[in-house]
Amino acid sequence: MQPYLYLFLSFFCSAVAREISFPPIAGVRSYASQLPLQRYGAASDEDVSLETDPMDGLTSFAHLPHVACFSAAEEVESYDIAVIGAPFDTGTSYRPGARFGPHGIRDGSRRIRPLHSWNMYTGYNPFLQWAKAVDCGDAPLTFVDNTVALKQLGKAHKIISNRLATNISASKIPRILMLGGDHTVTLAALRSTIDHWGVVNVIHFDSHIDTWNPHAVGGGVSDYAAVNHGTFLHIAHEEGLISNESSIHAGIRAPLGTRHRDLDNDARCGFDIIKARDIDEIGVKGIIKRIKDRVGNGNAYITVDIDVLDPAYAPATGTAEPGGWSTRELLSIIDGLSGLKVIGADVVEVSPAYDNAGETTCIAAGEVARSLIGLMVDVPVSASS
Ligand SMILES: *[C@@H]1O[C@H](CO)[C@@H](O)[C@H](O)[C@H]1NC(C)=O
Ligand SMILES: *[C@@H]1O[C@H](CO)[C@@H](O)[C@H](O)[C@H]1NC(C)=O
Ligand SMILES: [Mn+2]
Repeated sequence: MQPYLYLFLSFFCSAVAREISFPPIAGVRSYASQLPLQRYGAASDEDVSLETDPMDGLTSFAHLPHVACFSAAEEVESYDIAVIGAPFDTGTSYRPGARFGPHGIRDGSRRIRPLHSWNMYTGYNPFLQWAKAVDCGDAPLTFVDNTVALKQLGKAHKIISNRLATNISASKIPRILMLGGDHTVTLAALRSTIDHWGVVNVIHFDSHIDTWNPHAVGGGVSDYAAVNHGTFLHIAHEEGLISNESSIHAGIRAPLGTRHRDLDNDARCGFDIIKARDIDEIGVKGIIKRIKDRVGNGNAYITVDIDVLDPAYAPATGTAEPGGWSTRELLSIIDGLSGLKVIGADVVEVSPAYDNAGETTCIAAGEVARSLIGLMVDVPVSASS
């Protein structure tokens, strides 16, 4: 890097660091003390610094500080937004591997640095608003019993959201951004959000509707098998966790069984459908408008199955469907949802074993997660408001 650029960056970052007095981003070190290296010469120890670089440290999401949020300890460092991993993939119908999704997304997020996250489309840095974000690590989930694993995950969610947030004048309840895991994990999240936020409007980005009849998907072999990544939204509806009138799917394109069986049931579960090819007719703006019109002012939970992207942009997923959106389109749509009250979110179905050497899927998923944090801080909302 040219010395003058280095100087400029150091100056710029120290200026930002001075302006922001709260919240502290613990563990994220500022660049303020960096000095330009002596030109051509070996630098002395005082001149070099061990500040944040994309490759350093232990890998948390976006280098956020790790907090043991769901430890048994009564008091842990407070936070407003908690990232949590859900290493679970025994609810999948096709290729497994999403249990390594949290690990993959964190790896894909290594170039995300909170102090360098000013978004040129939204005009703000999601990490330097009112909320303090941390990474809680992964929930310990058993790999031998799905229903027990979902209970473990639900318990972790509840412990995390029951702690008092940092900036209580914005919101007393911390919000959770979950990294999946196959899509079944969203059920555990919704079983927890209802406690603090009531019935939520689900904005579901996916190529599949995921409201399939629990006793049809997988052949209805047992009640145990009925809980899986193609049925969790049906179950969430039956359990009264989600709005039956203002939820919406976006990016749908996977073939259905029959129109009657699948679409009628889907509408009964409360969903409107934006199909993948609708973007060719109404564009990104039209998609944003349809989602906003549907969801309105209510509390929204956004769940992003990475297979909403075309397999060209996200090959590393369990049930890829050709003909999806590009990464740019998806990011434009998500950033365009500013103004909605987003109280929780997840990115799921990232299955790193199928990624390419360029980590295309994991990098995209990390970026989607950063945009979701942007929506969470865009509108502070109090619980049960
Ligand atoms: C807390 O959040 C509110 C927004 O609701 C913001 O105006 C305020 O600056 C935040 N407090 C701190 C100390 O950042
Ligand atoms: C949603 O649920 C309420 C209460 O159970 C019911 O009155 C209403 O008809 C339902 N709406 C739809 C679209 O099914
Ligand atoms: Mn899907």
